[in-house]
Amino acid sequence: MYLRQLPAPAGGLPPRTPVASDAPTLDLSGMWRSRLLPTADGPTDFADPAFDDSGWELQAIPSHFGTPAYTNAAYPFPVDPPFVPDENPTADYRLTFDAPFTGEDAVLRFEGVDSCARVWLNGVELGVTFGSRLPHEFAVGKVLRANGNVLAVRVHTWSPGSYLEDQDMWWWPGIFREVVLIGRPMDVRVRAGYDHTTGLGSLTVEGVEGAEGAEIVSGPDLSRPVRPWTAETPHLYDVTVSDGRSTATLKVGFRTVSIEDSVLKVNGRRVLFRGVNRHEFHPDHGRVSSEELMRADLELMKRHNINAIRTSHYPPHPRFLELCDELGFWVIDECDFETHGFELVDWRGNPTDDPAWEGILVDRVTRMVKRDYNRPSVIMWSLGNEAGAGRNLAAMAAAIRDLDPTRPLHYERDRSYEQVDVHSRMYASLAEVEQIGKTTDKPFILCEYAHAMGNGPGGLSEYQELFEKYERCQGGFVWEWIDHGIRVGDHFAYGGDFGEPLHDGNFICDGLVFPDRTPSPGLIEYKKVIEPIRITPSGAGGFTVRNLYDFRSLDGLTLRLVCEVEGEAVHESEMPCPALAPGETAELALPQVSTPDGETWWTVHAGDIAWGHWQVKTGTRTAPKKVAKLDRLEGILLEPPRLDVWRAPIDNDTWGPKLAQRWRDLGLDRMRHRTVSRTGDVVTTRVGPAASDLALLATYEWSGIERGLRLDLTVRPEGRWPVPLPRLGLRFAVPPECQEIEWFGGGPGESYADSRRASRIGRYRSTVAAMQTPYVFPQENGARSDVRWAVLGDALRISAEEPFQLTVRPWSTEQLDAARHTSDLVAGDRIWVHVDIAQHGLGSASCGPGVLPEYELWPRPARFTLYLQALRTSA
Ligand code: IPT
Repeated sequence: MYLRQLPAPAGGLPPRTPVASDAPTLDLSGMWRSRLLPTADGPTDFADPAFDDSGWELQAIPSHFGTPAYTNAAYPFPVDPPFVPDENPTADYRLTFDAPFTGEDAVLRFEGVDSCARVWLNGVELGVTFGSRLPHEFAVGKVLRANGNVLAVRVHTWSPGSYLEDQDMWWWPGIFREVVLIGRPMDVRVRAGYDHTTGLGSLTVEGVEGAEGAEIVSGPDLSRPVRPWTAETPHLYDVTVSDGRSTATLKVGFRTVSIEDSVLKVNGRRVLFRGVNRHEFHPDHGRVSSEELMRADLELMKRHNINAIRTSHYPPHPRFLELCDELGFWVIDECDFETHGFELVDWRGNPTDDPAWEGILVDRVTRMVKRDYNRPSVIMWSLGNEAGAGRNLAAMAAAIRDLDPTRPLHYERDRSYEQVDVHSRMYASLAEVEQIGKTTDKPFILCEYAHAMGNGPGGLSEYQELFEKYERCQGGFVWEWIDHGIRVGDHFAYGGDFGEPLHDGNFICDGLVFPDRTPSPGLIEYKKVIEPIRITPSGAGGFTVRNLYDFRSLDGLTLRLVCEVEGEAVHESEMPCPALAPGETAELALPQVSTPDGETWWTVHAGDIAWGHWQVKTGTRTAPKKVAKLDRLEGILLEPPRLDVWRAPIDNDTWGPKLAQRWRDLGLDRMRHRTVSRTGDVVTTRVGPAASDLALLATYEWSGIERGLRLDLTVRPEGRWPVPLPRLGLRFAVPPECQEIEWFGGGPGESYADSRRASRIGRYRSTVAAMQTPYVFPQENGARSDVRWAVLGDALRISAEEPFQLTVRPWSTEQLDAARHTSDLVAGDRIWVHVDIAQHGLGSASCGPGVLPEYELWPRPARFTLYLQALRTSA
């Protein structure tokens, strides 16, 4: 029985390289009849065309069935390969259809069924599929008829194939990609190379055995130079081919991938990956893709300067790669293969190293390579992810090289890299990256880095500097593109929300975009860090523009120059960007602008791609006039300013080395304040946690200023602190009417010590509600850095002697800390305001390095002067 054997597909056709030809096809997507069974061994009488399915539900295909369940590495069933539990939710499907064509060559193609399918047509069993994200085809010519065909499919949640599909994502079965009937399948492999020394393209086509005669009917004139394909210049040519029975017009990109002097090159030039790992995900449809969704993802990536995708951790919907060809992305196409859960049993029985699984693994890479062979965007094959090391990797690599010697191979988890062409690591520290950059004899990539879980990642720019410094450090792929939160009512659910007994919580939400694809602050920061045009001030009062693209000229771009004084634009002009070739730099002059007094900044934008921003004059801020102390803030300060060190831990505090637990163990979330002395307007307090003698001595000195109060705060730590502080600042509360916020400082979005490249000094207006970042798991968010002053509603003006970090929320830190889903957060009767001297950085410790030393917030003596002034004269 197929559920008790190794997961070898049975009964199907050998894999091919599909091309869309003029042969007829029928997409069988639509409403199918279905029923759910709790186990795998229900009766198969439903395969009989005469079976009465009128009592079954109607179900849209493609889709998932059953209840999603999330584990990262752990198998949610006993590690007992190839067996799976008797409890095995199974869906039976039936579709009755007429075929507009019949004929001996007809095939039935499944683009993706998770985790396996047993298939019948008109009562005849066709076979079984294994390889959820890989195509499977069956010859149906002998059973297909014009009218009243009955397709019956049984799909299991668990199968022996599940052992090979332990990716960090929802376990969620179903026929989640299209099922198509094809009249005359065409199998043509195209090889289109580019010789950068001559500018000439080369083109060969290779037909499938039996229809050997595949030939080019028409295509570009190859005696003349072609426009090569690159991710930055995705030129495609129409090439029409025929195999004697059918004709197909293919989109062909001419490009050659090579490794020279341990550097990965395309068309003779080093490429730098500004990448992301992309899973297929939609908050309502799981891994069911649509053309609009795929295109939307790619367009969003383009707008954020992303140029590379690792299809973590399986071949994506085939249409996705065609869109990558069209829009221009470097793609690492990864096989549907991960056995991470064997790590938890010390890799005993890992299929990667068991000869019995060799043929099955070779079948998987063969299906991938054949399916995606014709895609110019695919410049590397990856054997899989997190499957340990073992002898079968060699067989997989050999099989790929045999089919396709034109693309390098990638696999990260065999640290000998013997079978592959690139050196790859995940979550390596800066020191490791630098060391590898200096010593490796292969091109080096970070196939995963900068774990984008919750608020973060911090420290992106330090990696980018290394990628630009070492020729062999060819960039990386942020983990990952999207939070896999599933929409439930008014919030997004994560692991454990579906009753899973074993789960990994919100570790499934670690993307640069929220589940609904709203960019997170992490994506905005990434866009800035990887911008392919660099604009910096130059000594002579002008600026420098540098083209960091690998292939594209800056010809045709417009520079927009803006000068702002105290956040008000005093000059705006445009100029054409010099037509710089890749790697070139130009020095440009700034226009002569006479500016009024005040803090002055220039911003130069290159289209929507990049910007530079620098200060040319500091402001002179006059401290508010001292007056006799009168409390003008009654009714405005609902809670007076008080020293505060706690933040609702971010995922990077909570996961990994669990800094948040050390904070809680120490009691930083429950500090007690004791008044030590009070002399006139000077109050000294000792702020410390129960059960500890560690403390911060805080002295508040109050004095009167026009319409308000001046507070001079001094902080002195006592004792030897074993951990950095989450934050150091003041918090107070104002009335809920203070919804409108205006500030002069960093913005428009949130920023933190090690994630503030995307923050620009300016004057911004927002609202308390809009200043909250809805991380799927609630946590510290929303801070604006380098703030000079802020106005809350029409009530209060905040300023200080030094720039500060400002956070405003309609709930308290304690409420944020207690919340588990965004829907737990309900606006209260006051707005909480944090004015911080500093906050601990973000880092990437949920999976990877923590906060860099320069962004840690160790307790230290501090001084801070705050001014609070009423705006309403009546107050
Ligand atoms: C790494 C996995 O490859 C990826 O799928 C994801 O789980 C990521 O971690 C964390 O979100 S593996 C890890 C052990 C480095």
